Amino acid sequence: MKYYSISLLLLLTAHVSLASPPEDSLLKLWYRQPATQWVAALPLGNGRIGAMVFGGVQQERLQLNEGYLWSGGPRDGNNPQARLVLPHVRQLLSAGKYMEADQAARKMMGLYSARYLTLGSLYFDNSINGSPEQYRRGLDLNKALSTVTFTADGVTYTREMFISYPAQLLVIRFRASRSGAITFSTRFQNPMPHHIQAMNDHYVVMKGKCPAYVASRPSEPRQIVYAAGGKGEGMNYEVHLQARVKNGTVHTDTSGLHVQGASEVVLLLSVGTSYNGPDKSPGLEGKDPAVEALRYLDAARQKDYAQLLQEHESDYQRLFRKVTLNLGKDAAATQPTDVRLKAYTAHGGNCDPQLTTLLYQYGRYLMIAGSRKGGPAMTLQGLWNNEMQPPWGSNYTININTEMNYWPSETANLSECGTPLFNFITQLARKGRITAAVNYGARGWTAHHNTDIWAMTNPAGGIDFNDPRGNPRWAIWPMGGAWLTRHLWEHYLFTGNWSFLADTAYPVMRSAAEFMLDWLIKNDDGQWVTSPATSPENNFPVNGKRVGSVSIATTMDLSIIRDLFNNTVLAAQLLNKDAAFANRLKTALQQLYPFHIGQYGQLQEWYKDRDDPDDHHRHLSHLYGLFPGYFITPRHNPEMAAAAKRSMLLRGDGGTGWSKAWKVNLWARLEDGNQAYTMLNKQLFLTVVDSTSVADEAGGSYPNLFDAHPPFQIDGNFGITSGITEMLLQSHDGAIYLLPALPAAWPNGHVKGLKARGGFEVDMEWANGHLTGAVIHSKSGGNCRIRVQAPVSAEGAALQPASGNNPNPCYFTPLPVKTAIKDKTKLPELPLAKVYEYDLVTTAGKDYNIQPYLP
Ligand code: FUC
Repeated sequence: MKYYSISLLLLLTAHVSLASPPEDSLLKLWYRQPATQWVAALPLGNGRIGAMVFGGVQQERLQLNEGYLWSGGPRDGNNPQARLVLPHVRQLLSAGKYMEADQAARKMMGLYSARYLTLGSLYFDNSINGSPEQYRRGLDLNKALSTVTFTADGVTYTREMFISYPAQLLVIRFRASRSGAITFSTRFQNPMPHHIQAMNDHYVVMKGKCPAYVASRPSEPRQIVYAAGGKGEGMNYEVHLQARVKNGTVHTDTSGLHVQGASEVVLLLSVGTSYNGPDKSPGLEGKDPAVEALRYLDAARQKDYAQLLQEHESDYQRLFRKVTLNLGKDAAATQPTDVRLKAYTAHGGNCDPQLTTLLYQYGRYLMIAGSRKGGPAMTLQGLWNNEMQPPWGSNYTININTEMNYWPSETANLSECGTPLFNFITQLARKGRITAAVNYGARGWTAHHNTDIWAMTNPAGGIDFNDPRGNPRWAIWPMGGAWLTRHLWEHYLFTGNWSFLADTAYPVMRSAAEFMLDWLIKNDDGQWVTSPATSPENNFPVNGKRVGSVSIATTMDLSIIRDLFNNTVLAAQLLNKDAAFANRLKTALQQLYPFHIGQYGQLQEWYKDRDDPDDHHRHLSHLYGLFPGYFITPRHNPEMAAAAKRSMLLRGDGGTGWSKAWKVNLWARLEDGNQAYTMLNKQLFLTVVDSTSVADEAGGSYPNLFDAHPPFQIDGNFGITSGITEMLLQSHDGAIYLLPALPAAWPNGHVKGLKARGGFEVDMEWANGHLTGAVIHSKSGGNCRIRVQAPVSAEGAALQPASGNNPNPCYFTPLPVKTAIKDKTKLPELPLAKVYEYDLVTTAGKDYNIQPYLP
């Protein structure tokens, strides 16, 4: 037996820790022309205020958002009739009368969600002599700083913009190389009624009010409704804009600010809304938006631009720098982003590996810009929306999209960015108790597939309870709340934060489980099933046509319930409480209708084996147990994993942006790095489509690397960042698995700072497709079980082979899963690499060097 020589060893470990500089100069999106489309503009944000920077020369446009700016106010969308209709729907379903059940279930719905709104745009009408040269606009991901530069008539103009989280301000600086060259007027354009007030010669305020109601469809006659006389229901808001002008003059009027002949101008923009939580009418019981906006301007009074920038950068970099990734680069990496994206598409991928790194880090950037403590959870478009009637209301769609937004928050080491989601789940749990009681006569809490800033939890219907447009295919699904609870549980697993588990996560999980106990009913065989049950937005064949919506015990329903019960039992055990309740959950788990592997060797999506092998629907709901869940793993239940693989093969490689991103994660969990990479490539092409499409060949990326559903939907960005992380590191299956799904396309690389459950941080380096070194940072101590594809040693000494269950409380083996298999011979091959597992007892605060071990 022989170890690497000490010097080579030192070199390797030194390389792992030094190879990735904290700043990667290539982490920029940049362009040689201003944005002419919204999806080419560059996003800035601090988790509450958002802006899209267009970078025009004569006319600069910043499209603005504020995360709490939604239509309407709290409404009671719960429907007492649902409870009366429910037994009838259940009877029809058990008699196999699916289409009749679909009709009856339409009476169970409530009101549609509110819409997330644009705050309009702030324009700068510049007076610039000469034509621009050397134009460049960009977004530096290392600094969360947007820059526009060009030269005209011998003068170099520079604009810098950032949105500071600590200062809660949008900060803009205009500079020119020649004194007196800056002249502009500002102008607000806002689709909502508003007016501008000049406060003094360098300070203007735009005041407006949001609609009391925005219809779910633009075709509705009562499309956008404002409270009469500007009073009453509807959010009030103010945008405050102050200028600090060096040299030159400034004055204001009711159109805006007017700057003449300055050499430097710094502008501070603050936004206040009357949002006062999900229970208070923002029009009648709201906060004073002026007070909200002024607070931040007052706090910034003594701070100059350099201080504001410095505070912003250090706040941002504390988070962003936690992870560095290097997958190699080629000459393409120095080109503008849109040029690269086009070239990538033309090559069919397999070039410009740094573009993947950029996309990866862009997802992390968008998380930091889009989700911070004090702000709301990210919508379908994160924080960025240019419309009064955005696609799907830019609401929270919780049958995949909101969850996907937060898939990478723990794994890509941005745990604290999950806080807005955790708060939101707590609000939903409170409101969802009422829905559970009113709609179903059940205890605990539930939420359906849509929600909004008012934390609605009822099934989404139409404008009133008789509006027939709500469709059971998406609306009848009381599983959204339960799915969300796994984010609370995962936060505990990744951080080991005990008080979070006890005070925040567990009560919400327990209450969601309580609802499910009441929601489950027994089928004729004495098994627990859900009824009515849907597989989000998909249909099943009825008399040969795929038209069925409501059914019994879909695999997704059972997967979510299994996951929830499993996690709640574990949490109760860890907290040493509620033993009787946990036993009820365990018993129910044993009596759940089993998972079925159907006639094609597929993981059955529907109650009976009626899955259509030609179904290429974008939702992959029945594969929840593989990802984001973890009760299907190739190492622990290979038959279910193989069946999941068959389902993946039947669904095919098509889909919308988020669907393809989900597939990256699913293939990574099947340890098939090459197929995960294929799916990644299928998402990384320049799309020109901005109308809604669910076609197989949909998806893609816009010039600003926003994910295309199409249209723009941010979930795909986060899904991709999550998927890349899953290809490099997994920790859901009892061990930390280093490089579980490395594709041939990334033979060499290194990554730093990925997060594993149990509070471990992992740095890795690999060459020719093999791990060459790793460092595990133990933040909370405890057993670290390592899984690798070739033997390793730690600190130059042999490691203890793993045995038994991992004693680390953040690792566990899921409770056993019952599966019925029709025909084992139909299962596809599931080739797996040979793996080695070791146990390393770690001390909190210590680092452990892992090296290849050569016997
Ligand atoms: C669900 C999906 C759609 C889209 C929408 C916001 O309805 O099926 O593809 O993502 O949410």
